[in-house]
Amino acid sequence: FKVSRISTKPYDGQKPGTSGLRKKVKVFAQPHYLENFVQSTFNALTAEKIKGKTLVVSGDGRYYSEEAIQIIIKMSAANGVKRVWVGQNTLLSTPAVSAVIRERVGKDGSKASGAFILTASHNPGGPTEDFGIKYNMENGGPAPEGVTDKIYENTTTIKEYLTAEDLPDVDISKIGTTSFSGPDGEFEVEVFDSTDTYVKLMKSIFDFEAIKKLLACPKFTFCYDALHGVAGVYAKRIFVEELDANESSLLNCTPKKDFGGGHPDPNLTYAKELVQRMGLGKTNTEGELPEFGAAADGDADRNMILGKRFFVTPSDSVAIIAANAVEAIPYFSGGLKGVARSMPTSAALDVVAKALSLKFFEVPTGWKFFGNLMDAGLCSVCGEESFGTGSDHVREKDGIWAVLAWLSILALKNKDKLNGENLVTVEDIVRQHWATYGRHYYTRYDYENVDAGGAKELMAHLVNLQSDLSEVNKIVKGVNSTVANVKDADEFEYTDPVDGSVSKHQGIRYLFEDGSRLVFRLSGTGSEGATVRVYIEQYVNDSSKISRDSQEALKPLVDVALKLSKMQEFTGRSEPTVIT
Ligand code: VG1
Ligand code: CO
Repeated sequence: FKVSRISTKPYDGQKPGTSGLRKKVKVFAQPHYLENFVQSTFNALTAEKIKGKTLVVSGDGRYYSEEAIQIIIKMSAANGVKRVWVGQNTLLSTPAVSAVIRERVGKDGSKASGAFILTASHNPGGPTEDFGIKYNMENGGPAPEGVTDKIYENTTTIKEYLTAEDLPDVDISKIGTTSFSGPDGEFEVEVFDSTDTYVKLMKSIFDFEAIKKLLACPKFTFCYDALHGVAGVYAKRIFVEELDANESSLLNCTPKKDFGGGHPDPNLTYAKELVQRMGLGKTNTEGELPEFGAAADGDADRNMILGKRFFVTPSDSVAIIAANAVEAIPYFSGGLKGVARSMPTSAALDVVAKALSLKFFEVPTGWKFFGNLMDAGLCSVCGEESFGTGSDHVREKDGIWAVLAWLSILALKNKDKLNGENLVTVEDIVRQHWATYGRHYYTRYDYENVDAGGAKELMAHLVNLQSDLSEVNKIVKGVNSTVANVKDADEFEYTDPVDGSVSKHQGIRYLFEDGSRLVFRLSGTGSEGATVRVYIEQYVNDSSKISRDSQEALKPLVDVALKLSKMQEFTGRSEPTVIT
């Protein structure tokens, strides 16, 4: 093949958000749009990290992935990449990409030095919906801010990109290697099985035999909803083929380019079918309910954990996994190096860390901040309130890992009960945890797709208010006199303990005297308008008060949040789009 230099002009707005660049497909499909971003990434990484190297390119299989992969293959060839690794049919979950970068060894001993992940995660897919792309580094984690800033800067000045126009499209539906010869020698595209590396890694972490026994118990029924995302591929292989679960345990496990027209976002609003099956729907479900339910998002890095008629708040989930990891999961049997959570995630994990004397870190939203801690050996288990849970086995959050972690805990708690006694349920485990550590009532209100101007004004208003706490407390008491005083208010700022880099403006916080918190952020993953997220949390350590309905318990704080932010005034919304 020959290398062609194609002239181009910058596009506005190619700044990567919380997790890469996400835009409508029609934006990505504009001439040179994707090419500009990919070339800007190559230029940011510099030739040293690209020439002669192996790159992974794959994603959640959403609409436009096939076109994008062929474009990136041709550009990789022209930029001097030696090899491109592609998951069969473009499919690799985000955690599987991370695992492939870290673990996979090619026939000639080659290892990958990075990856383009093609996903817009939990955003809908299809011709009128979202596509996305992000770059992960040689440690398997998302590019740090230093690199994404450089990529963005390059997109604002780009004049040309390199591509191999005459390279034929590669058939990515068949496993195998295709070679081409170019000016720098051989260039290879290898299509490989999407699950092998990942499954091997999971088997090295968990006790599959113990989980198998649990799944074989007739009293234990299980249901997994992939929401038509890439998780389905891994669910079939792991839950059905490896762990012998019944095929009927799987819902929506065939990946679709448009996720069946839904939001591939595992929460109580969008995972409707699973929520219904677990008895949490608005209408009563007939018949036997499963003991355990879980769902994933489009790229399978998120997880929702449900028990029979019971929702596990993600902030509790990571705390419960951390509290049980050493006993339940062989990978952690030597102890945890430390734990971490994102700032808006509830402090349930903090309490566990304190009780177990573990190192603890609070980082900004988005997985890229956990990676440095893990690389430095400071963190084993971490999580976010946004249905993200994971560990240092990869450098991404991992939806299937979280389900296997919960199954491991359930297997441990029930190991002597599989022959007939009543099983310890998901709800039992959570209630037991609250009784031991206290409960963090938690809820998040999302106002999706509101006017971007109004959302900015709302945030500016909340920052302004912080300069006068007596005024804030007047508003608080005016809404509800039983709510504690605000003792501190700030914008969260993070100094990375490993490399000293500073991230500012990571969310507006109001901290109350009784430990309650209100946090406000604008989403960095949307593709249209703005999304305001409000995080509401209250800690209760009195065992007579830990069993309330969370919406009811948090009502006074919610009222305060809406009043302080003038939500309706700035956004025109009287109700959130999603409550979790
Ligand atoms: C959201 C979540 C954040 C998560 C990010 C990526 O970001 O709040 O916790 O890390 O999505 O998740 P934001 O900026 O919209 O709040 V995924 O599964 O979309 O890659
Ligand atoms: Co995701």
